[in-house]
This record gives sequence, structure tokens and C-alpha cells, in this order.
Amino acid sequence: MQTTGSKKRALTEFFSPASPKRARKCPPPSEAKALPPDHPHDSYTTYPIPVPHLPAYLCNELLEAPFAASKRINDQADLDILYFQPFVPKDVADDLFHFIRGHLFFYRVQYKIKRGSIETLINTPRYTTVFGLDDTSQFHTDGSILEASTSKPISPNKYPTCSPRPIPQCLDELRKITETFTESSYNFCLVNYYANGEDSISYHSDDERFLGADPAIASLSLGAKRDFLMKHKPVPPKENGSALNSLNSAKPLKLPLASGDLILMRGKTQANWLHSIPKRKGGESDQGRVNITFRKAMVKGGTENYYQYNVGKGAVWRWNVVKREMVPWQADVKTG
Ligand SMILES: O=C(O)CCC(=O)C(=O)O
Repeated sequence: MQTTGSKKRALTEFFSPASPKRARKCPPPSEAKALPPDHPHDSYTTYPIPVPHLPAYLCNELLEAPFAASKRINDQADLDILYFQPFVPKDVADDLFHFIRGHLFFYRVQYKIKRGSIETLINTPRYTTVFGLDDTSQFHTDGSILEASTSKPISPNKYPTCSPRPIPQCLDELRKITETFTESSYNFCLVNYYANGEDSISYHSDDERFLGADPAIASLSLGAKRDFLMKHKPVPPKENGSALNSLNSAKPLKLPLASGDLILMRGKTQANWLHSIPKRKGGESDQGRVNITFRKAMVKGGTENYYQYNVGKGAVWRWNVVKREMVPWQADVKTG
């Protein structure tokens, strides 16, 4: 592991033992109900419900990020990770967790895959939602979509399978600060909510062609601590010569991602490594976890892919503060 410096603070400050707990500037909005009725929000025709802005004190806390300098993990073949442990301090991360779980809308996506003649229905084992647009388009301030090259409205059938929606302010504040400290730019924000240790994401890599070569993907964890596992992709037998022994000896990695931690996967990582959040029992796994990834899709296929697999066609789910669980949104409206 190597350590890289922060742009904002002296390294000695980051490595002082146990940093003192900072005095809170105001009490935490432990649940969604804390916001006053005139609180500003984002509202677009493509949102099922408006999304409130982050409270000012949380925006101010974000200006203090990163809370720790990043460590660079690049001591194995094809691996290049920056690990901010944490990026935002735990008390701020926990408030962000409650805010995002309490105010975003989520989906439980189902889709079919076909292997040979056999079709299988996949139930995504977590709640997901997504915001953003690939680089060929841009949002007008009213949420309508313009061609990036001409600033004219897109053809109505440019995105036949989805209704892209702008990144709400509460996630955009996080996107901007993440861009600064990861030195990359992002036009998509994908959000996962793992309700408990039964929710998971299986081994995969984010190496779709629509992300371009060597994509940088930043991933912020909020809420329960969960293990993030990584392993090198299998090396095809024909390449499996002695010169490639270092690939076969690549060791799996386990990063115990805690509330406020941020990792950046970059360089050859996505092309060569797989990552997962496995199901877990015990620890904090019975509590919820929010994961936010920022990515940059280059072409329109990326937009359609992200909305298909993170929104789909099913019900909208929202956090219910009384039941303390996600409920289908229509039922939420009826039962208050
Ligand atoms: O929840 C996480 O930390 C990982 C999420 C992930 O791998 C993904 O969204 O592709």
C-alpha cells in the first residue's frame, strides 16, 4: 500500500492518533421527518416524488472532506485502488445515510437472462436507483434532455427504454466533492440499499464498453459495515504461461467498508478484477447500508443499461419511518 497526500490538509493531521470527535453544528436529522415543509427540493416529471436538498449543515460538513488521506492499494497485478478510510467522518456519514435512505425512491429490479434455451428470472438482491445521463446528452435545467453537441432537444426516441432523470442536489453535492478528490469526472450516480445481510451483489466487474477503457469508479459506503471482496479474474489457459504467474498468485482482497469510507477503482482494475458484497450474518449486517457509486458513461447504451438494471419496470419503494422498512410507494401514500 502507498499513501497519497490530500490536497487540503497536512498529512501529519491525518495520521495523528484518534482524532477528537468534532462538536456537531446542529442535531442530526435521524429520520426523514425532521425537514420543515418549506425545505427546498428537486422535482422533475421523471421523479415519482420530489427529493429534498441536503440540509445546509451537511453541505458544510462535506466541505471538510476528505477526513483521511487516501491509501493507494496497487501491490498486485492490475490492481489500482484509492481507499479513503474514511472520506467523511462517521457521524456525518450516518446522517447522510439516514437522509438518503429516507428521501430517495428505490426499485427492486427483476430481469430475465437466457442461457441457451433456458430463461431465468433474476431478482436483484438489493434495492437500487439511478440518476444521470451519458456524455452524448445533457439535462436542461427543467430536466428535459438536450444533445450535448448541439444543445438542441434530443430526438424523442433517443432513449426508447428509459426516462433519464437528473442527479438530485443531495447526490450531486457528493458527486462534486468526490470528483475533486478522485481527480475524475462522473455523469452517473447509482445507489444500492442493502436492507440487511441477506442483500448482496455477486462477483462482477464494471467494465462495460460504454464506460470506455480503464474506467474510474468511485464508491461511497454509508451505514452498516459490510465486507467488499475482490479477486483477480481467471486467466485464460492459453495466456497461462510462466510470464503470467503473478496473475495466478494474485491474492483475494477483503476491505471491511465502514460508514463514510470511499474507494476509487481505476486503471486496469475493472478489466482484471471482480468485486462483490456477499451475504453476511452477524456484525452490523442486520442494519441497512447505502452504497453510492459515481461513474462516467460515454455513450447512450450506458444510459439505457443503467436504467434497465437499476430502475426497471416495477414498483417504487420508499423508506417508511414508522415501519422502519422499505414499502411500495403507493401503499406508503395510503397508509401515511
Ligand atoms: O455496494 C458496494 O459496495 C458495491 C456495489 C457495486 O459493486 C456496484 O454497484 O456495482
